[in-house]
Amino acid sequence: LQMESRMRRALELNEFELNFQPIVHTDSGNLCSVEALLRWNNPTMGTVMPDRFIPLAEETGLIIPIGEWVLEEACKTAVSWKEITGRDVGISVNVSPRQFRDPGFTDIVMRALSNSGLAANQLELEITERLILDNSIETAEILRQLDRAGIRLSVDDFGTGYSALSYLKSYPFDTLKIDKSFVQDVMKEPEDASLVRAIINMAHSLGLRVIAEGVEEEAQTHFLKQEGCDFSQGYFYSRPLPARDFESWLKTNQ
Ligand code: G
Ligand code: G
Ligand code: MN
Ligand code: NA
Repeated sequence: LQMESRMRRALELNEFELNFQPIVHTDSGNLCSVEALLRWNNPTMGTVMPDRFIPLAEETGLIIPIGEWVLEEACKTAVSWKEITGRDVGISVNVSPRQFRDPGFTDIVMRALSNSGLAANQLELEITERLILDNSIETAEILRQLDRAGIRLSVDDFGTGYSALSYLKSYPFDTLKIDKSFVQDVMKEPEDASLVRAIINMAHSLGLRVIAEGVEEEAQTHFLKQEGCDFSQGYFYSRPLPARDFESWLKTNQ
């Protein structure tokens, strides 16, 4: 209860912060886009990670205003990078089920784009399998609306849900993000290597691009290159960084 009342005030007290983690082209290691990851800096609790507060934010519905703040902040920040890199840098934002099902969701997304001036195709929304598998007409319709607006859509944590693969055929996704639990052991577990290889091949034959998450070691990058994985993300390239540190990263790593 205490956490809930603290969370209710966190937005006005400006306690939320985004961290940024690069997503790179596997072949070159060059920057492709950036994932925004939410942090909550509370004076009494310290830095609270999303796994500890997103579930409560979902339960209470606070995820809707918090998620709106995330979208606004992520889009604005992505636009600000153009001065550093001289080109557009895409941003990926995580969307939770309750937020996605809010009737105002598409309007909130469109407003974040127009307020920031970010082009729709520079925004990617990461959606988990858990949400997609509800199989509702509403989910399908919202995904189509976002797709028609030019926004990119990715399946986050791919492989950890129930994986009713049929949704890949009927929904307008652009990207699969292979969950880090598979990527982490590709050099140790032949089964994980086989799964990653199979996911890459399946995704490509469906016209989807693939991001490997949780890349921590150089050997994994060689494996992923060899298997034709389009993009990579993980501590090997960079941890999620606060805005200022990420700007420094950008200046030396674009
Ligand atoms: O860095 P990491 O601990 O940030 O993220 C943990 C989990 O929290 C991930 O599953 C991620 O998708 C989720 N997450 C991070 N930021 C956000 C956010 O802004 N909104 C939502 N809904 N989930 C987020
Ligand atoms: O949204 P998603 O569930 O994909 O969230 C990504 C999570 O993975 C975040 O908590 C982020 O901090 C974390 N992460 C990013 N790169 C790595 C990595 O290389 N190793 C591990 N263990 N976690 C990572
Ligand atoms: Mn994600
Ligand atoms: Na993930």
